[in-house]
Amino acid sequence: MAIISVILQISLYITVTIAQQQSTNPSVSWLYRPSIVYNLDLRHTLLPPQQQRNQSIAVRDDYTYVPGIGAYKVHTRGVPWNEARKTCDEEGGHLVILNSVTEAKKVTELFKKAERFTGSSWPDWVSIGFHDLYAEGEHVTIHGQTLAKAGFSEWVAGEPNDLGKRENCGSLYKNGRLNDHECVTPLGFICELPID
Ligand SMILES: [Ca+2]
Ligand SMILES: [Ca+2]
Repeated sequence: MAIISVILQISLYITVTIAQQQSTNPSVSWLYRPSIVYNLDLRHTLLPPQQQRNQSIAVRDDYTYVPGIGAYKVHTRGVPWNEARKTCDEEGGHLVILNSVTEAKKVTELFKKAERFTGSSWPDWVSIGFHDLYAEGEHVTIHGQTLAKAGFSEWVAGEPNDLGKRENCGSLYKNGRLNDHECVTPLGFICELPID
């Protein structure tokens, strides 16, 4: 019986020693973190679709990045609003949507710096991402929000005037305010790439 008792005590000692090592040895404790590592790896795929798409956009040297706000490109070749819209889409972005006074100021600064507008009927104006093509007088962004909800709705004095009952596309004047213009009028335009 004495021998059995000694064997049991040795077994107990070994068990306790292994348990202590598992709780204090970092290399052993890693074995108990696989679920955490797994979740970190999944973090990207758990983001909303819009943010996943943004992560795949590489930095482009033809766009100006404004940290925390967006990335912008002023196109100086005048084209009708719908052609401008499609060009921005082909670049992975959209006609710029102004979501704040700050963004409107930054975009206007970039507009003013741009030179040599060609083929534009009015170089002091550029097409941006809003219209009232769905319902006259209901100006919405190309993503469907009212301008007030989007965050910027400061118009040039006397605008929108729907001149000739034909002005249904959105533009930005060099003073940083909005206008409605005829969609077929060739204007320069500004594209935006959303950034995180
Ligand atoms: Ca209109
Ligand atoms: Ca107008």
